[in-house]
Amino acid sequence: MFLFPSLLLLGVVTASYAESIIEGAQSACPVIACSSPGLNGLPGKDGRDGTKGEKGEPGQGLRGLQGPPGKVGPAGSPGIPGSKGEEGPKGAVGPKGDPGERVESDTREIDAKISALESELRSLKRWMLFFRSEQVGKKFFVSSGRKTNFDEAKTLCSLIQASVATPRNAEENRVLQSMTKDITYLGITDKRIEGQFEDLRGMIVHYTNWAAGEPNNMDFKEHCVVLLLDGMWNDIPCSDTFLAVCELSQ
Ligand SMILES: [Ca+2]
Ligand SMILES: [Ca+2]
Repeated sequence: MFLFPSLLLLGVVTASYAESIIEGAQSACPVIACSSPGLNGLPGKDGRDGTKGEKGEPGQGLRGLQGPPGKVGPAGSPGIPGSKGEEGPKGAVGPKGDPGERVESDTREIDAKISALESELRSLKRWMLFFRSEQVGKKFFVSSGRKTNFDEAKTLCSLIQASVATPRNAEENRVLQSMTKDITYLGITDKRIEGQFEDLRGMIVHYTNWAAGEPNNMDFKEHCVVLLLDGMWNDIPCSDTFLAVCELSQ
């Protein structure tokens, strides 16, 4: 009997307290906020494209291969000619050109060369006539083997700018004698003054090698001189024929 009134009182108090809490709550917060949360809905549609951004920096990856060349573009219209440039530097010397036409000066030069060659050839042919030669000191005796009178001997030697052999000492006389096998004309005469023997330059000769009894100027006609086979000298007529030997000095 005693417990029942206590429980009844507790029930009344609890009910009163609950009602006061509900009323406080209804006056302090909205109805939705205070309700339980709902489930997430489906994603919405894509939005519109945004504005184009600025060009970014070049990437750092490997550079791709160069593509094939493009098609040739249309020809452009001719431009306006530019002004003439400055003269360039002088070029290198080119190869030798073809020979030009002969001018008069060249002709004269060639003719002169031909003339010189012909003269040299004539000299060589003359030299070939003198197949025998001997050297003594700075002098050469050369022989053609031809026999002539005295004037012809002088002419023959002049062809090679030489003179008729004229020994100036015993050595030269010996060499000349050794190379000749015939009586030989010497370049000595007394044509100008009888008895005064001179060389072909008009100089009195100091070396002589007269044979015994010579010069005798036989018949007053002997004005030239020959070298005998024994190396001795004799005066003879200049018209007689003997071996012509010439001499050349270095
Ligand atoms: Ca004489
Ligand atoms: Ca004589």
